[in-house]
Amino acid sequence: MSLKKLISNKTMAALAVILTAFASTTAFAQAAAAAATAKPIDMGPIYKSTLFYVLLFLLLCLFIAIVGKALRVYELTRETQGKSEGINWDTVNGVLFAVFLVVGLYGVYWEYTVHGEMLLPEAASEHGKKIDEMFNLTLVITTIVFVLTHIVLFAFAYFYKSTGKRKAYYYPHNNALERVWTIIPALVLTVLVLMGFLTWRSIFYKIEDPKNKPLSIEVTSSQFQWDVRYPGKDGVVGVKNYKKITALNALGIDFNDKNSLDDQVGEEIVLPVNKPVRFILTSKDVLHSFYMPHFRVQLNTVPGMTSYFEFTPTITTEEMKVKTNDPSFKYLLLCAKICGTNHYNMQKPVRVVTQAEYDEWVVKNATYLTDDLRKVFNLPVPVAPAVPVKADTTAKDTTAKTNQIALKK
Ligand SMILES: [Cu+2]
Repeated sequence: MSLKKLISNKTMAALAVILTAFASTTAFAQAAAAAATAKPIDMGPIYKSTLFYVLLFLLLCLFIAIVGKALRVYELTRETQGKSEGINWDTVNGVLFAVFLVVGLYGVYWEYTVHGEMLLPEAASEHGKKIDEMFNLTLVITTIVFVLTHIVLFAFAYFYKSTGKRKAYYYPHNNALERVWTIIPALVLTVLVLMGFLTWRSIFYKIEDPKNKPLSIEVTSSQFQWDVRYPGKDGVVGVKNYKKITALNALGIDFNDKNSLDDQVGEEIVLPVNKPVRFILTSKDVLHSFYMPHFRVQLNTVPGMTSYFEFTPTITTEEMKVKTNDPSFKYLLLCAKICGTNHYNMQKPVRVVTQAEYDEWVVKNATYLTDDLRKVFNLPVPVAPAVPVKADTTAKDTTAKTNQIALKK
């Protein structure tokens, strides 16, 4: 057998492909084995490095390129021999389309059933139910459209693949079809947009019920924390001014405003259930986003501007623990703007409790006004009652009580 004939042989070409693939994998395996026997290496950090995955990707590309080249050699040899095309690529592509349709649709089903379980639990606020309704309606419509168009797209590609026996029908224009696929999406989108608009209005333009006035809480964002200010007994959060920001007065609260005097520090956010709460949102440095997913609340906090979000929590933390069957369940305030390196750390626990529990909790909070700040603002500093100092950890509570007493005077 001459060399040319040997090369052009179909079996030999296929063998070459298998050998190349086998040789390269064995070579890599040997290198790895040699390294492994020499010294046990902790592969942990390697699997985590980006370079590892870049190299893996390049290796995969190389493998595909080798297989491609080998197949090309096989095709060319058949061509030189005057034989018909070895692999019918139209059939291969058609079958791949059909496989993609089945695997893809199964993927959609899997995504809905497995990851669908990981969605947020039911909305814990009044307006949240409306947001969920819109979300579900959009999801149903888009899923139906997605499944139908994909069946049509991939099934057509499979059934009408080129066989060499028929010619494609020239069909450039159809007015009726154009109308159908313009009017139907337009109608559907109009319904969705109108629903969104009306829901937005119902959330942001509320008529206040004088018998059930909202509880005002101010939240100031900064890199990388949330500062929460409760209004104190007067129910009004005092004025603040960025020009008054100092090391002592981190929020720049203006204590010349009487409403500021009893404002309290919120180490956590505690909300009474079924009572409207109005968040006053500001930012000290960059854009952050006030995000409480369980209540379907999200609004940017913008430096130099105050924004508001009012809503009513409807499910207490304890009730939610039962509903989600998760004893460690917690509502959270998160930042939804990528605001810097420690963005991920911007979270604060939120607790929804009964009115009685809230009343009990709120009086224990420390005031923002400390004795040092009283001196700065020329306010009378109360004489501290003789409170025995136990340990450093209780220092804060002592100050809080002192300030509360000072306010009562
Ligand atoms: Cu942030």
